[in-house]
Amino acid sequence: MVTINTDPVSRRSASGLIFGLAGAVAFGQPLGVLAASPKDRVTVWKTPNCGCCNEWVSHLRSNGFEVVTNDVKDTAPVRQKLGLAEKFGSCHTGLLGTYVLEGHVPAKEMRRLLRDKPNALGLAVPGMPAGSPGMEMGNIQDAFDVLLVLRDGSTRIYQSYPQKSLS
Ligand SMILES: [Cu+2]
Repeated sequence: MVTINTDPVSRRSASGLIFGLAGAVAFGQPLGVLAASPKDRVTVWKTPNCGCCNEWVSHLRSNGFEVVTNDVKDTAPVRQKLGLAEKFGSCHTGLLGTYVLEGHVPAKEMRRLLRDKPNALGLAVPGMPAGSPGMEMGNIQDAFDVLLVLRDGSTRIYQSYPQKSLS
């Protein structure tokens, strides 16, 4: 499945281009966020009825990623094939270039990954923390860590997100 420019999200981004451009310059963000290039393509494996997986995919699309989704009965074999230990498991698994993505990883950290190009297997947000992208639950945001998973299976904290009560 390839994103085409007729879906509502793309149209919205197109009409917001001038404002977005000004905003991107003002905040010093890379302009690459406005146009998907091959390195911005994410392949996702998820189960067919996973609502929060779809929400995460929307989060990626609205942050300029092109997303190809694959529905599978079980995501565990995909993790295994990609070399990611099951203990990092969440509800969906993705691939961004050579990097494995597991769970509700924020688009912001994926952009950072593309910039930093660390020698690593990828990023994981184990479990399904409330308040992570695609797991929005009103005012609640649990504390969660985005883990950088190295090829030997060890991890570093790539980014910590604090607990927040937005009320
Ligand atoms: Cu989920």
